Amino acid sequence: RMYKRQMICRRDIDSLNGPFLLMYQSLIPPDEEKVKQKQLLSLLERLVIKEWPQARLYLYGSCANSFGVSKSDIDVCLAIEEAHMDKSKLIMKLADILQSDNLQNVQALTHARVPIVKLMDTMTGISCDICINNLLAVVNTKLLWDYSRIDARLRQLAFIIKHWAKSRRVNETYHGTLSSYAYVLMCINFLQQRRPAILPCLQEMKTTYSVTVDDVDCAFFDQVEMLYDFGHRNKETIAQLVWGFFHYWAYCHDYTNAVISVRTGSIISKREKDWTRRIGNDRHLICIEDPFEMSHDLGRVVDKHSIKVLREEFERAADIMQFDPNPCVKLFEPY
Ligand code: 3AT
Ligand code: MG
Repeated sequence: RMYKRQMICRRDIDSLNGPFLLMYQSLIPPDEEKVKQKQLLSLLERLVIKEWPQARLYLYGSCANSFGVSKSDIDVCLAIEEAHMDKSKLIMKLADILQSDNLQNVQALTHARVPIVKLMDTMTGISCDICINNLLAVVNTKLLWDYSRIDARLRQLAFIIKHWAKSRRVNETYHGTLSSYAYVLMCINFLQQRRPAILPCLQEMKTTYSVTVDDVDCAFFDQVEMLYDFGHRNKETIAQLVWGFFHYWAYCHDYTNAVISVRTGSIISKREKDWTRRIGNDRHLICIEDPFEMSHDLGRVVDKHSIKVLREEFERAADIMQFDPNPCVKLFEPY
């Protein structure tokens, strides 16, 4: 009965695999970019450690979770125990420490939601944001990285979805649409839901990695080398998955009741999270649970207006994947 109601994927869908894979490959950053990022990180480390020998720097976000496209800025987290200093003071001090001939436009943004130091490296041209003690982001970066190593189709799907979201301007949290991090979680959960599953749920498996950060216990299975053939029984191709992803978000997702949960590898109900009504600015119009901060809905930036924009874009994409003769062009047409 389900099949009758659901649209069936077009017959020639697999002719789109070649173009999608080419697009994916063109988005991957070249190795020399990774080398430059490492160089910048060592320069920052040298400057920071002179002043704070105990401090550590971590890369996080798309430069470390494997979902970064070419020419992305890099995100760095400074881990430091300076309990007596408040964050804006630390940020100003950090900006001071980083004044160096090799770094340009070093700015302390103390009033941002997450206070950061922004700068550009003159040698490599790479821009960088440095935040302080945001270790949950470092841990969720590792979770995403570990998922990306299990099945190549995750990275392919996420690159294509992120590229679509940027082209269509639905990757702008300040305009009420979703972050890159949210899109990657949607991709992971989508692949956890395929039958047979393409990805497992690492947080429901035996714990091989665990840390406690800001009173949040983060535990999961991280020996993913043992899972390299996990998804092999599922033969879906990248074109089928892109079609399926948009079809799901356009026509199948239950926006009224459902929450996407990578933590449990399933779809859970708003009722069990008490996300059924608006509290303050959290409207819960599209719900994506953070894998570690369980009370955190990554869809909370979405409002009455932007939910419409988002759903219309999902429908547009699903219809293009279904009917358009040249989806690889039409899908990414600038908004
Ligand atoms: P881009 O390629 O830069 O678009 P990204 O993966 O770097 O993608 P963001 O810049 O949105 O993603 O975020 C940087 C990292 O910060 C990703 C994730 O580790 C963390 N992060 C972002 N948003 C949240 C959030 N709302 N809750 C927890 N962690 C987050
Ligand atoms: Mg980023």
